[in-house]
Amino acid sequence: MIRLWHVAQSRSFRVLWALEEIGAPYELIHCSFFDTSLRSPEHLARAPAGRVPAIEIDGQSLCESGAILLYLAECFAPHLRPAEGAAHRAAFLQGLHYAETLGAMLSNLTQHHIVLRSAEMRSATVMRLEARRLENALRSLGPEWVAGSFSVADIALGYGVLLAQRFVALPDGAAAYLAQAAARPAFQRALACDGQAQIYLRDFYPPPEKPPEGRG
Ligand SMILES: N[C@@H](CCC(=O)N[C@@H](CS)C(=O)NCC(=O)O)C(=O)O
Repeated sequence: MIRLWHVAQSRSFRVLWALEEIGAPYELIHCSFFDTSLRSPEHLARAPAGRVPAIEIDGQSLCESGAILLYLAECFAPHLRPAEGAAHRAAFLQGLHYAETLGAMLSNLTQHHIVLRSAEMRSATVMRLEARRLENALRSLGPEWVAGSFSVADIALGYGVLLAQRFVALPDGAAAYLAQAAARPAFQRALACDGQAQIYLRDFYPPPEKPPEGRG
């Protein structure tokens, strides 16, 4: 039995998409950042940082999206990851972990544009800097899958690019990569059961304008 604790638009979308690619039956438990459910003792036992994704797979709990993707591929869908020693293994591992390089920038941008509500808590410098860094980090992506054929590394990265377009104009390669990912039927099924948007309510969050010279 597989149970996934999920918040719409969050990193748990990666796992939802992977489950749809795999086709294994699963139970989807919709959670919210706006109540205390992710801080309950039951959830903290599954996910000590009180975050999503969290998953139970036949009694085994996991709560890091990269680890979950790899574990799901190993258990249910070996074609979604190059095996140890295979030709594309290094590129696969690189892609799977590079997704969290994007993830850190996206988290920072999300904090400053959305989570921090009052203007004095936000940093325009961080917003501009992280947007620029994200755009540069996206330049190495696409249009090909990162490890020869589609793999869970593309799920991890594809989700990053999906979010990145809310903060930056995607470079051409990344835009083509996302278009290819979004055309997958499993991606579309995952999107259909993602749930009510609760983090990103706008399509685009532009970096704040730079103040004129001499105004700080
Ligand atoms: N490295 C973790 C990060 C998980 C994570 O940060 N999840 C966010 C949603 S994208 C979360 O649950 N945040 C709630 C909080 O920080 O309280 C992973 O890849 O699964």
